[in-house]
Amino acid sequence: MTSAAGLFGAAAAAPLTARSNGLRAWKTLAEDVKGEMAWAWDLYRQHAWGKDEIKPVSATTSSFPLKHHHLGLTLIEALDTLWVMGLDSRFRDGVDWVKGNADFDVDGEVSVFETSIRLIGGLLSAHHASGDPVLLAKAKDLADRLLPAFDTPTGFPYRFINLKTGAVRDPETNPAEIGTFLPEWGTLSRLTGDPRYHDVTRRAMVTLFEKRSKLDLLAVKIDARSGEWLDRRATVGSYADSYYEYLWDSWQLFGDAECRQMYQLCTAAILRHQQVWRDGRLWIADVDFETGRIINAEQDELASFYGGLLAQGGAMKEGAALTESWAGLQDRFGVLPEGYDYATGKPIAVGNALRPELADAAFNLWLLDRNPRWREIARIHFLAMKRWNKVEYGYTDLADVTSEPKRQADHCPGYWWSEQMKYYYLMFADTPRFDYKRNYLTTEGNVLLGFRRGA
Ligand code: DMJ
Repeated sequence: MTSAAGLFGAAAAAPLTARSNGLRAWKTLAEDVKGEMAWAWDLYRQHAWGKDEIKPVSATTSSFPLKHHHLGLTLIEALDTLWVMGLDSRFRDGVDWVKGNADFDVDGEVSVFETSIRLIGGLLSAHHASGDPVLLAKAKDLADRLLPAFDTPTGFPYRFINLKTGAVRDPETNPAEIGTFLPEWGTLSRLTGDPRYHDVTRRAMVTLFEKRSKLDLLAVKIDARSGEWLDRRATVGSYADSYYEYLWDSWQLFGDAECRQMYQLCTAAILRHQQVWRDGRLWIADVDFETGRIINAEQDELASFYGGLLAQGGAMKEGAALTESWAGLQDRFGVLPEGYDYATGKPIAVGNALRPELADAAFNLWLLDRNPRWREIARIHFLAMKRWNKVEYGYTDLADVTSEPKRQADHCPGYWWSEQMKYYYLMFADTPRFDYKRNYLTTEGNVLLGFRRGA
């Protein structure tokens, strides 16, 4: 284990305050982010055009969410980030590719959740940026292909569906894969005039809420056919995280007051039963959803987004404290490990999948109170990424954040193009293309509200 001071050196670790360099320094940093985006995009264009993901060490590619067929995932995830950065010719190039080549009529199976947050969300945000009706039509086509997955007794979707045949698989699902749809699908209903997208996804979200325990907690695994719980663990980490996010978001985006109430009830229960303070740091423990008994001290990196959500929902003190806990780990490891145990103080999973969550939390906190501390956390996140994840053909994930130097893997996930690059840029650039007061970003960082097209 190495300390952050040793890793970054004095220059990178020195805080960038308004006094030290002022606005100009943040603008310079924004230009740096934009330059990295343009550089990585051009390499993707050259070595992986139209493929789902680039493997930036070997300059090869991998497909996702289909196993053996590419849908242009990276390209679609990157579009609104390119646009908001003002990389307009690259944005147009990407949109042209989608209009001419994106075809979802493929005999292969996809994750309903991943396809929705990444591809439907990416197409809708590119539509928001450009107004191009073809992008909306593609998003609708894809949603129509996923829709049969929701045809279950509970209304919870099967986890997988074949894009061509509609064959479904795996009813053993979880809160995230049940309830991370409404902002994208409600937007689709609003734009197409067809209420089905909104209604099926909202129903799934509400029905899951009705399954909560007497403590108002949800567990992490449930059967979409019977509605029976298959597990007892309540968590805000993977498989549950974005369910809570989308309860709040549906209030934010659509003014859905029932979603806000559900969010508030769930959050009060989480803070009552899962909040743990250890050595002055706040963590959110996994507990038994019926008894509240703490199950373990394991923290999932994905849960580092949760401080931003807590703050958005009004729990500013807890949201700030949780984000500081994760920022402390960032200082310690340079890049967050995928898993950490607050009881032993040790990482339990040493990789990092080029994750955006801490930058996401910092962005949401900064939008709320403009405290320069959140920008600083994002700046450290960005500089660490440049130092450790940058390779010959782009940015890669890490196999071991504790080794010296950090061991790199060879994969750039689609969300990198949609999430942290956008959060950094929006925080540092103060761009007129984005409405900093009234906006909405999905769990995948796709902007569905707040772009200013004329700017
Ligand atoms: C993203 O695909 C989304 O934010 C999702 O909700 C969970 N996290 C990944 C990236 O880590």
